[in-house]
Amino acid sequence: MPLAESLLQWATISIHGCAKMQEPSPSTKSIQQSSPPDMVTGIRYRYRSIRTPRARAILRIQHEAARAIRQFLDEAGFVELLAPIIGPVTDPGIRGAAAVPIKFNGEVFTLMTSMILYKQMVMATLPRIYSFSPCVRLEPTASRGTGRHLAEFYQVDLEVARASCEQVMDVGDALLVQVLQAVRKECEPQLELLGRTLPLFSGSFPRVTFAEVVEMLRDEGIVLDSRRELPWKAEQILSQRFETPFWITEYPTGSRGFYYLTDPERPSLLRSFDFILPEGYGEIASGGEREHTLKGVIGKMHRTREKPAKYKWYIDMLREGIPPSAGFGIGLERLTRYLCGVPHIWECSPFPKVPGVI
Ligand code: ASN
Repeated sequence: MPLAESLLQWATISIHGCAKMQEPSPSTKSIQQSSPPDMVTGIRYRYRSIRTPRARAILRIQHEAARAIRQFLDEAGFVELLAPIIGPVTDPGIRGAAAVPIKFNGEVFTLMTSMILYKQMVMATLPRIYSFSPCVRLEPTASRGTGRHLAEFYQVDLEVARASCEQVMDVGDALLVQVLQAVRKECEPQLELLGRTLPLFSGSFPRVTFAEVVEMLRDEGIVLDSRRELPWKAEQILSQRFETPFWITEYPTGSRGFYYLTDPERPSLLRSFDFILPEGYGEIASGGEREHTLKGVIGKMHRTREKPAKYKWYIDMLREGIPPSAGFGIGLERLTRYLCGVPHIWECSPFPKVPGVI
């Protein structure tokens, strides 16, 4: 059997001999654009799929994005904090996914679904923080095909004491612009290999209210319950419609976790937002101003059927008082997927766990 036919996909070969130097002819291109591997095989044989130039390019771009994020936030006076991995409680506002309980010191602890409650804790000591925080969410297996869901992922989580939604959205605008510039500049060969042309943006991105979004979708024949989160299908349609990233602001009260502040002037609205990427890539970040008073949190917990007794340390902390704050968390693998222009997010994690893929 000829050698080439006996090779497995992603095999490594070593060639021994003496190389003769030759000028490359202008018609030979040194790299060829790669096409996405099959997800199930790529995950099952990750130790092979990770060796490809394509995987290497994606991981290199991810590194550059992480480096640019750190540089931006450090220069803006943020302090990087080591994120918690387990805790007695975690974020309950995770849209139908389940948290993973673990036993610790005879108690039931949980893996972090997001570090939001812990970011609030730190506000009294460091007023501008960020973390590359690991999150584990057991998403329903139906999310396997969305291209956007991993069961284990990282968020770039940031929080600013006494800030407003508008101020942290300004941070998000400038951060994304800087990441795009850095990746375009430093990762040209990788982008070429992936066949990705990254747009160049400057300034700030549009901010539309949830009510305006409901109207836009109604024009497309999609009728939404204006008191609930956006279903991801609707979000995808919006994402395909916009040519730049954009923010959705003013989510309805009752649609999200108890830690978002109700607008003091308009009690039917939350001071909460999402950041949505164009081209159908969908949401990369959610955040907002925080409910930080004991009364406000207890009221919302009752409405969302959370038991205050479960959140003992958090309730004790609120009783003693914390500063108001605002912040958000960017999904790092989702950002990588957009930067690389790849169809499914599994390729953006070195060790991917996709709901429904064994
Ligand atoms: N990290 C988000 C925030 O800061 C919360 C989340 O991911 N659910 O609001």
